[in-house]
Amino acid sequence: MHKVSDVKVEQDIMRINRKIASENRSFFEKNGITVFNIMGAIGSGKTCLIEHAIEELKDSYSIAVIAGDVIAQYDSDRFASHGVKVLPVSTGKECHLDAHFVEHALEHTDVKDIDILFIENVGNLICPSDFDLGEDARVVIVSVSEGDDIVLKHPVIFKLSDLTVVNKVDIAEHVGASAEKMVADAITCGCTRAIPTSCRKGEGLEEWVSFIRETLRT
Ligand SMILES: Nc1nc2c(ncn2[C@@H]2O[C@H](COP(=O)(O)OP(=O)(O)OP(=O)(O)O)[C@@H](O)[C@H]2O)c(=O)[nH]1
Ligand SMILES: [Mg+2]
Repeated sequence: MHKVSDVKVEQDIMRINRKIASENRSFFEKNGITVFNIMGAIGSGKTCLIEHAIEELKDSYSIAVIAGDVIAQYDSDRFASHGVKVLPVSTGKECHLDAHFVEHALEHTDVKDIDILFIENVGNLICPSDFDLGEDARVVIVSVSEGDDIVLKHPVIFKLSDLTVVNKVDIAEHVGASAEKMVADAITCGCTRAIPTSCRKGEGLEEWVSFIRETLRT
């Protein structure tokens, strides 16, 4: 059972997060940076989809990535291999990024030339959605291997996202999941756009990159 003092601490945390997120948003606007908060299930393909977007966009735009994970080194190395600026954020015991992590990651970074910032959040479908980071768009990624009832079991994160990506459709048959159902469920939950993809086989990736292009400030 929650004590009154616990509730107060939680309210304070959320209030402070909103304030820093709003400062982050002003900072991004001022510097012309479009920011994507990439949330989603653990192992669903977040890094893979960001890597694909980097390859498609890096000749036209300057890209940076905040790689948030319990131990950030592994995904950071993958992003760095694409020649983009990478800011690793190891969250330790925290299951999500918050606005302060993002502010801190950018503190000593020259952001002058950055057009696009991808923030890979920690893999889970619960707490990341509570924390505004100052992003322009929220994306939630799930894969068919989580089971095709995963969307309806976590409606909030889908409701609060601008795009749902249902990844790994290449193995849907093998795991007995319906990607079509997952896409439809995301819309039912209140997400305005949902697409099926296979990052491995290249399916649906044009629409993924189109979403990014449509969201850009310029
Ligand atoms: N079959 C299949 N495998 C995929 C696909 N996309 C990613 N994978 C594989 O799924 C695994 C996890 O992919 P990542 O991109 O690391 O997933 P992630 O969401 O970043 O994982 P975490 O950061 O650990 O939460 C890797 O082995 C990928 O090769 C896909 O479309 N189909
Ligand atoms: Mg990853």
